[in-house]
Amino acid sequence: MAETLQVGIIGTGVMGQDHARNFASGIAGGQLVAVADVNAQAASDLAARTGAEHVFSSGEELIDSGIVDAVIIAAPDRFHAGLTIRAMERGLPVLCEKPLAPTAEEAAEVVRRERELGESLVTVGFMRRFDPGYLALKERLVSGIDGALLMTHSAHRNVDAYPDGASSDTITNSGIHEIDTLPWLAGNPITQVQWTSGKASSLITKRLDPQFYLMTDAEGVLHTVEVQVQAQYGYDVRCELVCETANVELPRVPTLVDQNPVLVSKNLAAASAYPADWRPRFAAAYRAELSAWVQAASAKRIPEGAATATDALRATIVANALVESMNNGGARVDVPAIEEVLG
Ligand code: ISE
Repeated sequence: MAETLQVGIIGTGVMGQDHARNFASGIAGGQLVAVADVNAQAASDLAARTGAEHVFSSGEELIDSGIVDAVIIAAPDRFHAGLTIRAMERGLPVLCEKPLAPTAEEAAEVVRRERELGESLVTVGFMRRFDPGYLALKERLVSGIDGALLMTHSAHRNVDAYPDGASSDTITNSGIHEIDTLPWLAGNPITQVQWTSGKASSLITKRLDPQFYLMTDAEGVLHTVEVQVQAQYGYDVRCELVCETANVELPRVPTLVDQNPVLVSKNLAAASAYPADWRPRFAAAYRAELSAWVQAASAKRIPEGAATATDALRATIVANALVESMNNGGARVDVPAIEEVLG
């Protein structure tokens, strides 16, 4: 392996571009050397903008090329599992964007293959685990200073995320963040879920929006989650912990230090800017995640605290249970144990 980790990015959509931009602005110990996309022009353009030397018109070619030490998979969700397995089989550390797969069956295939190969090379990009706000929430919970955790309330609102998706995509592509983050915070797996929705926005016809999830974990902690893909006003992620002696939450007004150094109250109004999507809101988390992954991948490890393939399988199992609840009129669904799914 070269001294600097030679990285290839597969997929030149929003996240492929964001990771490439981060490399271009400097990530210690790592260098972007290759970009792949079925849209060869998009791959060439991104490579030209970010200084990557090699361009491929498929992820498989990049993985098989022998010129990269590690890969970032930022292709559409349905390709994640197949590409991850191919990279693992070549012994390449992977940072796969979330979800590991939209279905538990595909995600389980990755974990089975990982177990057969006997090496854990897969990190899944649940970047909120690197966000200073979520980390501070976790630190407080672990300290026990506020007593036991009783409930959590989350909201996840996008300006206009993937308007072509179906209702189930809201769960597997957007809500999957809360599905990963909440048990990570609480330290307990989700054991039962219930999906519901009420009056739907007229602004989006292809899926029910907003959606609401009630999830119970192994300790009986209730987690309520609202997910909206067409909220219009701004990208807004909220999380509140209800503990025995305190309530602790992420700052209500999103902390974008460059845009919101202060909250201005003037002319009978208070004003602060909202980000248009997740990239500025989680910029620090994405950089921290990438830096930690580059360091860990160089030693063929997974960064401390990051989501493993097994964590990501667990998230997809819960997401699929919510889809089942949605398809069954909002019935309560027990979440199967991971070993049951792995068979
Ligand atoms: C998107 O794919 C992301 O991962 C964002 O973090 C999330 O907020 C958004 O809802 C998803 O569509």
